[in-house]
Amino acid sequence: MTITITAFEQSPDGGKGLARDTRVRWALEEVGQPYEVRPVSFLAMKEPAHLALHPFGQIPTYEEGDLAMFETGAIVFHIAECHAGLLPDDINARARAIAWMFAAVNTVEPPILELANARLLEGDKPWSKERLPLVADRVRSRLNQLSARLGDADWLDGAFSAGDLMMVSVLLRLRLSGIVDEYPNLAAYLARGEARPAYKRAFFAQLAANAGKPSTG
Ligand code: GTB
Repeated sequence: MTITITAFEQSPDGGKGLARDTRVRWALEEVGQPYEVRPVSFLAMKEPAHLALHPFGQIPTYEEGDLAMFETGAIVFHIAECHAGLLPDDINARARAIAWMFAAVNTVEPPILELANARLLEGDKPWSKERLPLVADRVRSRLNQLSARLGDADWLDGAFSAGDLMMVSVLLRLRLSGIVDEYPNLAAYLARGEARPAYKRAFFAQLAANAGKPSTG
């Protein structure tokens, strides 16, 4: 059955991996599933046809046969459940890998998004200069904890899993801020994620899809 995902017709970052279709592409590449991409414009995202797939009018979505779904954590979990390679067989190790998926989107991503929004959407506000360091420190608190847990391990819990795929995806959003580089083990963790052949295929597919389209981010 053909898998079709949606992605930005023109990604604000020019397709440099920051939009969330990257993590879905990456998961599909890890498990060796071919997929098609339907580009969607910002306008089309808010129209009924797309809203039927995604109630919040966003990308990415995932369609396969009778199944249509949204929300990257759930999509990556579905891919990991249906195909070998992203979740361990051992029931306890599997539960822990799923916990890391939730931790990525529920505990680590919120302060990172807050920082991105503070920079992009509120940077021109008179109070922004005072608020930014506070928001950045909230990110650092989480990274301190994550860095302590990772220690000198390659991945968060044994072998690479969907938990790492989601955590690396979330941390990549910090790349330009330089904050991850304050934590050498997290910087190395990110680099290990980006070095995976499946990640590279996902990244370059998104980049190629945006080639020649001006970056607006
Ligand atoms: N919780 C949802 C999920 O994980 O699936 C969030 C989905 C989401 O935020 N989608 C964004 C979107 O569709 C694209 S990824 N936004 C359009 C809208 O809401 O109207 C967020 C994103 C977009 C662009 C960059 N960038 O270019 O730097 C980075 C991240």
